[in-house]
Amino acid sequence: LPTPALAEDGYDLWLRYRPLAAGGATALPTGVERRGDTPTLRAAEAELTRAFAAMAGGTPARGARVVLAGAADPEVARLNLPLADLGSEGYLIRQVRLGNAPAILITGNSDIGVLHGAFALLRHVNTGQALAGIELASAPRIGLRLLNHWDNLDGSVERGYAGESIWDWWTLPEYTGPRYTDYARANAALGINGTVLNNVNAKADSLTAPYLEKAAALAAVFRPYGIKVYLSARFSAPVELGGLPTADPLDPAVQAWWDAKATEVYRAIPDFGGFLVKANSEGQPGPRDYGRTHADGANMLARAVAPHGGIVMWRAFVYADTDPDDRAKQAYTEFKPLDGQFADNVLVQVKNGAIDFQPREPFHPLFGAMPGTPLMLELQITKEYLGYNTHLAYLGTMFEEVLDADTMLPAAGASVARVVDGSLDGHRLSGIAGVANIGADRNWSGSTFDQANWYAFGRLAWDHTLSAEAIAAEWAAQTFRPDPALTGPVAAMMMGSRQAVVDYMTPLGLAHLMGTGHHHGPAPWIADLARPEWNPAYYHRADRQGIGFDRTASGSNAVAQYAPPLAARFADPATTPEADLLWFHHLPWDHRMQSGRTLWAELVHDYDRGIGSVVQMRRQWDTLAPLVDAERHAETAAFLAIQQRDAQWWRDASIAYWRSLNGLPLPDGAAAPA
Ligand code: GCW
Repeated sequence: LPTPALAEDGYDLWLRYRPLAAGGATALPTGVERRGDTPTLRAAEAELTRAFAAMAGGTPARGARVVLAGAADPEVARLNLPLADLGSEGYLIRQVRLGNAPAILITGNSDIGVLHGAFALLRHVNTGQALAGIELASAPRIGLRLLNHWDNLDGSVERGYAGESIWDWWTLPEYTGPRYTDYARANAALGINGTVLNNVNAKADSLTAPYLEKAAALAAVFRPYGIKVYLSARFSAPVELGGLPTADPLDPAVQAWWDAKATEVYRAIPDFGGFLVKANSEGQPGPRDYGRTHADGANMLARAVAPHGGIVMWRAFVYADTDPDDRAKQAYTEFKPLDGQFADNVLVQVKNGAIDFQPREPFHPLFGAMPGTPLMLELQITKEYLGYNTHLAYLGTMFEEVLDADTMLPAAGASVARVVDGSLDGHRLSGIAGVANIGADRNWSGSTFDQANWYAFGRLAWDHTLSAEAIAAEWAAQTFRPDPALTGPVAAMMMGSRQAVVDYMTPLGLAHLMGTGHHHGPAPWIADLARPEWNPAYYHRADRQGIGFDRTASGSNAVAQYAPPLAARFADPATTPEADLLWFHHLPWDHRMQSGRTLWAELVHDYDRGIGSVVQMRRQWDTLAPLVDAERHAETAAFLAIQQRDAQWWRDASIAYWRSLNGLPLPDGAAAPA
């Protein structure tokens, strides 16, 4: 393989087309033939042409030509290919004879399917696989695969660690520079098919005519790539924009206002996707302000967009002071009784865990508990609680963990993935959302390795049966080079990285011990904020005798929100997975763990293991210097040094604080604070 260039800024993401090793380049296709003249097919052709030229690096190509053709092409139709299972977005790639000459055919039931196929072919080549004999077919398992941007209209990004928003509201709609197209290319390569442009903590302004025009300009850029635009809607907009005295969802004037607003939105953006709503949570307005339910609110908006084919994604992240005994119970308490009451163009969007995007949480008990409602899974790609952009934490394993979790509702084998893809309960709508980690930084995500989390989200959204490990390796191949000497070690670093963060921040099921407000760094000692659940002390409940949150019948009984066999398992410390132990139980410091250590010694052991993993990642990364360009190598090396410093900080601060409560000495062999 060619020696790495010195400077690479990471802008190309997984669309990094570089000269292939000699043998690979000579087998590239001789050309691209496009059958049909649509913006989407033109985009597919442009992508392939650009990639092959760059990959060939001046070497003449000798392979067959690539043909881009939809299923309706008469010659393709005669081939009787198995296209039925591809749906409207899937693709099929085969070596065939077309026009009496060999060809690599990329086809699908729609132009978008063909475009997805073009990106799949490039992934195939870019991960070092041969074109000869290529045979690929794939269709998405989940219908709505969306990014959620928490981008504000002033250019800031809530929980964003990659600079300002990439949406330049100031120069839109007139200026739609190349970056928006590159955003669409990167997402289409993964099969992401929608994007919510603005923060769920929404300002009503995003629904005014000038902003709709700006959103329409973005929609026009994204359309050829199969990506629809959605907006977060502020529930009180009829008051703020319409001058109505109320936003009560059962008030006919309120319904009429939203009906008219929807008509206006669809006039600006005919294929607008729909609304995402955060209501009655963290101070956001909602139907409960008027004594109505979440279903009343969602259905009112659903009626407004239904005539236009739109949907409503109603978030279940309701964080108010209504469940004072345990914040983790609130969403289930409010939403479970509403199952079956939502309109058929509503999805309820549920975070992976019951509290809030912690390094590890058990899966949210709403999954499986609302069979009459399509539930969307909301994952956080941006690392609000996992060390921002400077800690290397690959979230593929975390996403996989929740997708694979068995809800056991109604019986074993009912994974969260099967709830979410709609197959378990036969839902027409299905969806998954990732809170984006994208910003205006040149490398999009604030660090090279954070790009992998965007990538893993997209790949799993398309096919949740892919393994996090395979995704890590294919990402590394495209991001750096398709060389097993690199992809193996990089994937190994990535696979252990999220557990490392769990270990040095919140081991054994602890949660929410981060500095309040900004959520970076340890602050388990904070206990004096006005609302109990604002305090880390609320979550760990440590004292002289023990530590952990009792969610069994003797405590908040949150375990009862799970299927009976799981509830029974989680009710007993002996059968609770140790990774979730202190999430469900308050236990004495001398509780005996499976390792034979006391709980106290095990905690210290885990903190140290976390630091050890970071040290190991640094060593591993150092050995890869000859295989990575100097610029990106240096960035990751520097960030890993920050991570080690922060891990030590977490460990030392946490241990010092626990010791101030339990009065215990450091376990045998444990190091004194650094
Ligand atoms: O994770 C918390 C964040 C808030 C966020 C909220 C939510 C958009 O700390 O910043 O607000 O969740 O998901 O609504």
